[in-house]
Amino acid sequence: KMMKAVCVMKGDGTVQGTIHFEQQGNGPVMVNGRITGLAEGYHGFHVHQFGDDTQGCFSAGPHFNPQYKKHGGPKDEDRHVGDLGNVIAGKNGEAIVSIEDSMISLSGEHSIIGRTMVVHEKPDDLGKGGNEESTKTGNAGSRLACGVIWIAQ
Ligand SMILES: [Cu+2]
Ligand SMILES: [Zn+2]
Repeated sequence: KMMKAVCVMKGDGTVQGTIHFEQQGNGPVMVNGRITGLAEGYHGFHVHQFGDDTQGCFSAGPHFNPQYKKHGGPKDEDRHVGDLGNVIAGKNGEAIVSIEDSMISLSGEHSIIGRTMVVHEKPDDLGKGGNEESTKTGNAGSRLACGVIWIAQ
């Protein structure tokens, strides 16, 4: 069966976006959408643990990491489930998101439903930054916009 989810991302500034998720059975999750208002370049893009926005994007907590692994890139063996890498904004500040990922799911232990999608100020170094913070957050800096992921029609 097909499952769908959606997330509306907002922050304190001008960054906003809408992200759609689709999964057929236990197959990979297709992540598609658009984020606007970004500075040109790479921006870390992760699923964070909590669907809590009582203190804005801060209360989303750390990266979703049910397997207690180190931070990495989406293609790495050692990665948080929530590590989706980077989105890339053009000169117009728009990032078109088109990701296929087999670690996140819309059901079961790796379900991202009720958790938070976050886009960051800086590039995610994918755990290759050579310092301790790189293996936790990828040095992606502040949280520009976020939104809770919910089941969609
Ligand atoms: Cu993040
Ligand atoms: Zn991570």
